[in-house]
Amino acid sequence: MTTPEKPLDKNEALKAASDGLRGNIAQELAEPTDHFTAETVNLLKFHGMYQQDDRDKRQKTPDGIKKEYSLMLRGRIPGGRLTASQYAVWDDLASQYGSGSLRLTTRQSVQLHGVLKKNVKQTIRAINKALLSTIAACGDVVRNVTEAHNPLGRDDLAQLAEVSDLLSDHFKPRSGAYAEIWLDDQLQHELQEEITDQSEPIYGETYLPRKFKIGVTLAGDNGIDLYTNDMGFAATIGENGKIDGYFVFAGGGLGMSHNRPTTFPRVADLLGWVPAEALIPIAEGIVIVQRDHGDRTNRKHARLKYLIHDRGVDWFRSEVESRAGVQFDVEKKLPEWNTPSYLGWQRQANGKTWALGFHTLSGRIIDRPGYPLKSALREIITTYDLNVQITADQDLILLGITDEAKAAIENRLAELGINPESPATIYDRALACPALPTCGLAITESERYLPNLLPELQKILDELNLAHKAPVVRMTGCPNGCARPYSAEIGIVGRTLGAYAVFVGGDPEGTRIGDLLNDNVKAEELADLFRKLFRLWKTSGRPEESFGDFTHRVPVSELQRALA
Ligand code: SRM
Ligand code: SF4
Repeated sequence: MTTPEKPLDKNEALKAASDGLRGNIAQELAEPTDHFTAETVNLLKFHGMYQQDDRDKRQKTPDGIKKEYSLMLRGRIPGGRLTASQYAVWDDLASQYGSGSLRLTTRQSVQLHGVLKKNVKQTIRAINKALLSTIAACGDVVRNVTEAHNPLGRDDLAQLAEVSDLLSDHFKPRSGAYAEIWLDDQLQHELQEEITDQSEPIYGETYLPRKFKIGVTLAGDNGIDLYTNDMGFAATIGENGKIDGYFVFAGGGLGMSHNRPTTFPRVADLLGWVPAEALIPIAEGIVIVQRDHGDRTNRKHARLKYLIHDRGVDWFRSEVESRAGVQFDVEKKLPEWNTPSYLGWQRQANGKTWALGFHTLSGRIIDRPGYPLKSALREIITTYDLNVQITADQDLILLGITDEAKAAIENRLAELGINPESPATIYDRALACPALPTCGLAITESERYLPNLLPELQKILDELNLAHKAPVVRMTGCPNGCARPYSAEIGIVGRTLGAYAVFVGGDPEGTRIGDLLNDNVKAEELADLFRKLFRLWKTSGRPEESFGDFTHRVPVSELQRALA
């Protein structure tokens, strides 16, 4: 809640004075400098980009640290759905203007790293020409909407595309700043983008107190980690096969700071069920309550999860009901969750085509010597004109593959030595955030360390005959939680240089936050810790129990004693 005595965070004045997110972006863009000023960097987030520098290349000079600046651009890609030609545009841009890699994200988007300031406008224009955008991929607004994966092309899941597009468009900033700054007149005309100078009917001039995330799924399918979103919709299907309503969730979010107990990860609360036609009124009601009551004095307390934690879910529910003019049905029973695997080859529901769930470790798509992953994916996707869906687990599902194409793709992948399968069970659902060298907030390695850790963990699982029950492992380079470590069975979170905090006890279906087991484990001691933990799990006498359920059932203090 905003207390009047406390001054507003300085970002609030920046947003208010930005003239609809314009600020000095256009002026600074025209200057022959290699980077933007700090104020402009904050506004650029609303346009879908972060200023970064390669932290491996920082140099100490007598005048301070010399940095090699560039921008990271993030797409607004609801549900991670791309056509073959749209995928090819991201791929081309990564080579032409980026650092040569595509990075699939935990919110079904794509990031390009390493784009120089002088190239950013061309890059954004090319993205928009492909009917894509970067608008509001970052910033204090509704971000990329995630949506359940649909490898089989099922009709019930397919309806979610319309829902996430609707939500994404409804909450897109209305300001003409994006078109005005990045697209020239001809492109605006081609895209039928009107520069409107409209005020923001939902956000107002100071937008939201903080980032806001939405996920959409079918009740029962939690492949997108619904509970970690600020707002989530789990659709139910009526007798006619159409969506007839939604279970509505609010108040999930994962960011925390070490040693600051007022910050914490939190899973969303179930507010209740509403009929299908109430989708937009309810979504808008939730966003507006956060807009008006979220804490604008402290960005570490500004997410919706803190508002709901502080004021209580009953207060929040009735506030939303009165704004939306809709009552939640709190009696309707939520079905059990499960997380279906999409990896590997699967026959699609039409009985004619195939989907290939292509495992990409940490979502990094790059050509390495002897392993031309980026070129191979581009070639296959464009040759067979395949639609793709990026998954919330940083993988890529290739869709609509005919029998002939399947055989040809298998041959071509074998020829190139590319393995589309996950190498072993622990890899199936493992995630890591980018961390070093691009992320300015990283304390430790993450994406670059995961390939060292996973084989060690798999070896222990194999030795103990537990590989078939491999837990969900997620790693991040700081406590912000970008690879969702706290809702995993094992969360490994950057603590100090070369050391990690270890969380255990999340459930495989992502409905629970894990507990802190050890606040400071050196990287080289992680495998040993897990060897001991996996042995305890193995000898616990409950062969059906998952690692997450085991470490949740046994109190942390007991686990700590057993490990000591
Ligand atoms: Fe994130 C900030 C990367 C998903 C919580 N996140 C960042 C930045 C932009 C660092 C920065 O602010 O300078 C990272 C850029 C690193 C780089 O070099 O690329 C970054 N976040 C990512 C991605 C790329 C991780 C990945 O491995 O895929 C994900 C991009 C998603 C997208 O396409 O939109 C990403 N970030 C998440 C998630 C997971 C999710 O949403 O499912 C979370 C936890 C859920 C949540 O929001 O609570 C997450 N990111 C954060 C936070 C902490 C927010 C908080 O409430 O405290 C920050 C820092 C901040 O906002 O101050 C952050
Ligand atoms: Fe950067 Fe931390 Fe997010 Fe990793 S979790 S990408 S280190 S902000």
